[in-house]
Amino acid sequence: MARICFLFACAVFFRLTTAHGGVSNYTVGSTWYRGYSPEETPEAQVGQPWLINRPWAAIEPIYDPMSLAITCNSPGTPATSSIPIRAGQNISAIYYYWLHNVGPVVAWMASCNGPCSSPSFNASNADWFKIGQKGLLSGTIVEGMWFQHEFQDWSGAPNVWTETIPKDLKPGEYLIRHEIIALHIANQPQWYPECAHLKVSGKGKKVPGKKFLAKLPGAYSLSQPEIGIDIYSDEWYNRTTYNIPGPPVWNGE
Ligand SMILES: [Cu+2]
Repeated sequence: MARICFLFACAVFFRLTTAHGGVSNYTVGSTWYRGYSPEETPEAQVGQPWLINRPWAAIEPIYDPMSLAITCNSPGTPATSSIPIRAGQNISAIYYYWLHNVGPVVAWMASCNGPCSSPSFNASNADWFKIGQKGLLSGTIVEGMWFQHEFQDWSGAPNVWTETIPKDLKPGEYLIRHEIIALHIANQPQWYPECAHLKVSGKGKKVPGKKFLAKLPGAYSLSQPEIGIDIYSDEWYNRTTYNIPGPPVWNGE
């Protein structure tokens, strides 16, 4: 299978609807990078020269925010290749038939301080920073519109989530981590994280300051009111604001 193909030629990567899911593909401009597929064998994917995704074995959620699987899912071992991208360019994560409706989505990056495939780089101890997050767009917590609901397309077309690499970010190898947090079950949040390797180019010189950094695991805990949440409770049901936990988004300042 070609590593790169163009938007509609890749419909072959359709993932039929199931109760859970994750990132299927990534696009930068008109270039499409296939992601890891838990529906195909690891042998057909791990170690292949095209693999830009850290492998994730199953579409099931992660329930424990302190689990090492929170970092880059499981097994989350290094990819073989990386997506080339310029600082300031957009990257889109593509999902199919995403079906949960409530909760935020957060895009994170972390410098690999060298090759992301190096055995000495530990993603669970990396300094992660947010490059974008999208939560409750309108209405109330339970009945309103969240981004993870709005971006769904039940015609079978790609569900597209786009973020921008901060334009002054220092070039180098980075992980990008797309995370959907689903909050539809009371007091049992679900995480759906996947990581890909990026090779960022450009002339930027900036890196995020301390207040923008967090560890994964570490950024989330069940004692955070927005995480250990019963959205159906009187306290939350009709609220029209939801603050996404974790550090503020770094926009390159
Ligand atoms: Cu699910």
